[in-house]
Amino acid sequence: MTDGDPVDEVIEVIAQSATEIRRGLVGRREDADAENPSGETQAEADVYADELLADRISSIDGVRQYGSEERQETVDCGDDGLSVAVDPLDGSSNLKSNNTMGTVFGIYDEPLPAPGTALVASGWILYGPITTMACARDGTVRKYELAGDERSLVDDGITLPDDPLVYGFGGRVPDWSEAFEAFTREVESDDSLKLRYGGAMIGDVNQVLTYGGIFAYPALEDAPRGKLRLQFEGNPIAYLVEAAGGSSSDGTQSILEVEPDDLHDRVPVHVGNDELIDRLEDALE
Ligand code: AHM
Ligand code: MG
Repeated sequence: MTDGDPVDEVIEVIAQSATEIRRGLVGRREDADAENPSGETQAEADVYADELLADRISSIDGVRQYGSEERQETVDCGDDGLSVAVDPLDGSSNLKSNNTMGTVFGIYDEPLPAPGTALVASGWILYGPITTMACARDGTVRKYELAGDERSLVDDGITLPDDPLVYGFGGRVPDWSEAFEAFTREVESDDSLKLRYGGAMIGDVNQVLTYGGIFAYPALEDAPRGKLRLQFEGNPIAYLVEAAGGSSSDGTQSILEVEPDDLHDRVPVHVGNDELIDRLEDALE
């Protein structure tokens, strides 16, 4: 039941769509012969998930805009109210090898592009061995298991474990800055931490939420804003990790403080336990 609250309704619609998105992956693993606005080749499943979510979300009362990593412009949904930004299939290059992927969403109370401070809720679906949803709202993070139309709460009030265990950093090592590489060597030499990297941000960040640690897709030599997109990826995961008691950083400040210029802006992403993000910011100074 959503009691007519549009934020709850958006979350419910995304949860219900996840089963269909997952089912729709079969037979849609090939490239779609098109590029998204970031210049990346789309998979057929990217297009399918985007169209399904655009259709469902834009018909919710109280939604003003739908924006997606997979489309250039936002969709005007005809109402005042919320703006919903999604990465319909995060990590879709994992389709080929049949590895983990996700769906990411941010619900903003301002028109897109909006800063992370305008988020009222965010979350992700993880298509792992089972389908789960992590959702942050009003400072609380909850985890659900999804099966068909059923959403079962399995964890309420999730916080990052105090003792971090995992780290995973994206991008090619030769493309990292010297400062980021030096930070990585320090992390690698800490024998309480181990490497976990799967090439889908949601899979990797979900491990950080579960075990504690740090995930990063940093600035690269030829891409000073990194790879991940602020509206659809950086802000939603930063909001959730911060609600779980962790920190986020673009290298100098919380990702939620970054002012967007464009819907498809990129941002260097670092999220995890406070202590590791503090050390990272010191290292990048
Ligand atoms: P996508 O949303 O188009 O799939 O791209 C984002 C993904 C992230 O999930 C992941 O962290 C990163 O791209 C991996 O990039 P790369 O393949 O360059 O290592
Ligand atoms: Mg993505």
